[in-house]
Formats: sequence, C-alpha cells, structure tokens
Amino acid sequence: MVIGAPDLRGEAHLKPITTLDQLFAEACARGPLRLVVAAAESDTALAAAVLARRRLLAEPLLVGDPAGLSARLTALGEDPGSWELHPARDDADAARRAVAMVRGGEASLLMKGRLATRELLRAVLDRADGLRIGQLLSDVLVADHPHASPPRLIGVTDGGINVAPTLAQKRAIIENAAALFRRLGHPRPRVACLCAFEKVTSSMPHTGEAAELSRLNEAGELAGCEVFGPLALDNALSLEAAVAKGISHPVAGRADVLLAPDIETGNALGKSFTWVARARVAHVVVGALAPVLIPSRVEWAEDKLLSIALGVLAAGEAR
Ligand code: COD
Repeated sequence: MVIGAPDLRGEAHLKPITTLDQLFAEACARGPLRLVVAAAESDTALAAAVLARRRLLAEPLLVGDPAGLSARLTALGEDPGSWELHPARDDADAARRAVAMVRGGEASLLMKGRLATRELLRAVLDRADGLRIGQLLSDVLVADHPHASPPRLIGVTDGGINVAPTLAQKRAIIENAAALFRRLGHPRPRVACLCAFEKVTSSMPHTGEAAELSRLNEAGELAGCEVFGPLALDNALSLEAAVAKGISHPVAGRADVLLAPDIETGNALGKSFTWVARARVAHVVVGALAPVLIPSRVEWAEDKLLSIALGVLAAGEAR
C-alpha cells in the first residue's frame, strides 16, 4: 500500500462530529489502520494500542525492545506472539525506524511511545528520510465543550510544535486545523484568534496579528473557514460574553477552533482540560505525510486511544 498525502483539504462527507464519543465511533467504523508506535515501552501508549486493536481501530506495530515489549503485552493480557514487534537499538533508532515504516507504506499512522517529543519530531522533520510534504506541521487538540447545548467540540492549536509562530505560520496552523475540522464534518469551521484582549493594542502584538488574520480571511486569502480576532477566551466561547462586550460576529461566542498565539498558551489551554477539568482530549499533528500522535508521557491511556481515533479520521484512509 502506498500512502499519499492525507487529503485534509477535501470536502467533508459526514454529519458534523460534535462529541468525542461520536468521533471514536466514526473512527472505529473507518478502521483498522496500521499504527506504528515508536519506542513503545510506555504503559499508557501500549494500553492504548491494545485497546485500539481490540476495538478494530488500529493494527499496531511496535518498535522497541522485543523482550521488554513482550513482557508488557503479557501483563496486559495479550499474547505477544500475535503482535508485530520490530527491534530498535535505542529511542533515536526507534524514531527513525517508525518513520521509515510510514514512508515505506507499512503504516498509516505514527504514535510516540516512551521517547521525547522532540526526538520523534526530528525524525519526522528529517529532510531526507522524514515525513515532510512541504507543509507546516502543527498539533490540533480536540475536546468536548463542557457545557455547550447542543454539544460541540473545541479545537485548540498549536500547543505541541510551533513555539512562537510568525503570522505566516499562524495562517498555516489555521489552515491545518480548519482542514482537520472539515474532515470531522464541519464544512466551514469558525476559528477564533485568541488573545488576552479583544481590541488591537500595540502593547499586545498578537492582537494586531489576529486582526490581520481576520482581514486575510475576509479578503478570501485564507479560505475554507471563518476567522475572527482578536478575541479573548470568554468571548470566543460564550455568546453571552461576546454580547456583553458588544462583539457581533459569526465566530464570536461560537468558535470551533482556538488559535493560540504561542505554544505556551496552546499547551496550557490543552492541558487544562486534563488537569483542571479532568476532561478527555485527543490531539494529532497534521501537515505531514501521515498523522503523527505526540501524546505526553503522562497522558491517560484513554486519551491516547482517542488520539488514535482522531488520527484515523485525519488520515481518512480505510483499509
Ligand atoms: N513544520 C514543518 N517544518 C518544520 C517545522 C514545522 N512545524 N518546524 C521546523 N521545521 C523545519 C525547519 O524549516 C527546518 O528545515 C528543520 O525543520 C529544522 O528546524 P529547526 O532548526 O527549527 O529544528 P529543531 O529540530 O531545532 O526544532 C523543531 C522542533 C519541532 C523539534 C521544535 O520546534 C520544537 O522543539 N518544538 C516543540 C516540540 C515539543 O517539545 N513539544 C512538546 C511540548 S510542547
């Protein structure tokens, strides 16, 4: 099987997915996809891989130390003999091998196990042997809106890769997230450019960039989504807050995706679902030859499973 670039720009073919439960069910209906786990000696990554295999969401291939992996699989109630294990010398070797398996068409999805995110990303970004397709790579996190009626998802981007995105990079990050949301059945996702304040002010440079991104969208130069900013978190997510501030725009109070101004904001916002609200999340890196999952080592197995589901939908490839 040869894997083409994931067509994240294609039209949506399904009813909008508005909850993580729907997302999981839809992904299970599309699977299984071959998933390679780099340095798979992580209890939560392995537990997620086991569950994904049992739910026919993924066919995992594990790269790491076969003896250690076999022992962990046995402890999880699995027969290691029924698993595809690929030896690696160390974490860097595991990253390279896992990336090569995606390049070679043996896997359609890549997930980080025990190794550091940077180590996997360096293999993914390698000019000669990585997974670049000429686009910016960015991470998109998806969570249930905790109190929206009717239910809806919230996207947060980019809390995982681009540290201090330039205006051009913010634009590419929006395009990536909007394309993923179209894949989830939202034909014209609403993107809020998140700032600390809803007016342009020279003391907060991100507000000016947010206004410029809105302008580009209005001018048709940033298409396939509705972009507005600057917006603060309250008036991005709550119609009541937007009305109270006198902001009237289709994105205000109804944002599907929150564009974070920098990695710190995106990362903290994403993690606040887990560590403040105890809510589930899924996240995926898009813009590469195949979706890449970079869950933190302390992320719950259930969230890693949801990320695999999101990756399956991002890949959009059923076998
Ligand atoms: N998309 C496409 N190409 C990229 C990207 C990207 N997002 N980032 C870098 N590149 C390309 C550059 O154009 C260049 O050609 C090459 O990759 C190397 O770029 P550098 O010099 O910036 O590369 P690194 O290795 O110093 O940094 C790239 C990382 C992605 C590793 C870096 O940005 C990073 O550490 N990001 C944070 C990752 C992380 O730790 N996340 C977890 C906690 S938030």
